[in-house]
Amino acid sequence: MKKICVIGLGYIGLPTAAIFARAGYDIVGVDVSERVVNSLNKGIVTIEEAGLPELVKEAVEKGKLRASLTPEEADVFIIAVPTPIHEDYTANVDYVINATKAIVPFVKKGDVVIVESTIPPRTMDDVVAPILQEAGLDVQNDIFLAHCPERVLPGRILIELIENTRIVGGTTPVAAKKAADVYRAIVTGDVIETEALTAEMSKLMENTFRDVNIALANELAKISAKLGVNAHHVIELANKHPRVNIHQPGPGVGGHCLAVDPYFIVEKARNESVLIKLSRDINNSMPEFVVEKIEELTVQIEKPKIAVLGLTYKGNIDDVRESPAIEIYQLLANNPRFETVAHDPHVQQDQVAFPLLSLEDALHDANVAVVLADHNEFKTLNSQYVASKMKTPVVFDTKNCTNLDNDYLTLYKIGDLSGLKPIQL
Ligand code: SAJ
Repeated sequence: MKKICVIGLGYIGLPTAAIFARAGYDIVGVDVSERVVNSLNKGIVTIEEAGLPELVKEAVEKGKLRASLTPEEADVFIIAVPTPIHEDYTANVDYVINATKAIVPFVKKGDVVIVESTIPPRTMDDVVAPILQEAGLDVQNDIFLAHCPERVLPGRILIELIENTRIVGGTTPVAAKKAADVYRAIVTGDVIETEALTAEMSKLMENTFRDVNIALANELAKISAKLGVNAHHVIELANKHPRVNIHQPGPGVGGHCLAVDPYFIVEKARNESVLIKLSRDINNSMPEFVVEKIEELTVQIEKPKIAVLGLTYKGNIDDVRESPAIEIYQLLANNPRFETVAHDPHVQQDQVAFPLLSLEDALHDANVAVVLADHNEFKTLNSQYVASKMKTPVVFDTKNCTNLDNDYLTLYKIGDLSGLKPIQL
């Protein structure tokens, strides 16, 4: 086994391709975007991920990694394309279908075909396998088809791709073994073989577990605001129990994983997925909760200026997909009562449809600064500096990440809102 064809050069496909290239495999990465293909062939990476630019540059220079718009013959095919969600919250598996169809002419007897994209339960058996089967490939005997869900955390992808346990679900036991062996070449964690449906469900339940637990924390934040208790202290103390791990409340749950994957389960077992659906609703309600609190704070100000600090779905990344911060910005910007400005040191102007300001310009004469991402830059914000720029120095930290000093400004946190008072001019 020498050559691997990776379809989809995004947040998962590209690092995966680069790691296999470093391990000595010949990699051709395939993407539908000419921009991505051209940059990669120059050794340039178009996404922000720690260590990735250096790794890709080296692999391209050594001739181990190159990009193409079309697939090629290979020993292993890895499909790592997005599975977005339709407006009705059902999964859009079109990219997986298209990628599978695209590799059909190049797959030969003995090849391993792996889907890493997150997919609804039964997609391998009901969607992917039939496409290959209908093209004349015997998925029971001739090729080895498996689902190996990616499980890496953005920001730690290169470490987690190697160290995390991998679950490999084969459409047959032999396929599971063959696909698992592919990963054993690069993974230091365990590589566990199972069947496709179990792999699909385990991946979805990992993110659902987190989403449900965050919903519990967000509900606690709302309850705490009502009862006059500090949710951050409550969580800290409850988590001293050896079997309790309440997650952190925030402005909502974003990203293309936690905010999406639970719906893939709901779609297939609607009546049974009551808690999973309710948790999604609770997390989806957080942007409005944040905006309501900003309204309460600024009720006595004529045209309050709100500085939105952070637009990504979490800290220290450049990803604004499904970001609750973007939703909060839009809710504020669509309300003519507010003057809304935004700053994010990790986001480029072409990623968003509204102007991005420097920190200084965003804070200038602002009435409220609302922190929506736990970027390192915000953890180290200087209280005197922030207070000196703002008209009324009030910071609403929805990520409980700042280390600001109440002597210079008024600081509210998402889990500690009981003392919230309208700003007096
Ligand atoms: N969040 C909270 N409170 C918390 C933890 C997270 O509000 O206590 C929010 C974050 O701010 C963010 C969202 O949840 O908006 C998701 O962030 P995350 O760091 O939990 O996860 P992702 O979406 O970046 O990556 C997840 C990971 N899954 C798990 O940790 C179970 C990752 O390992 C998966 O590979 C990834 O989903 C994926 O691709 O499925």
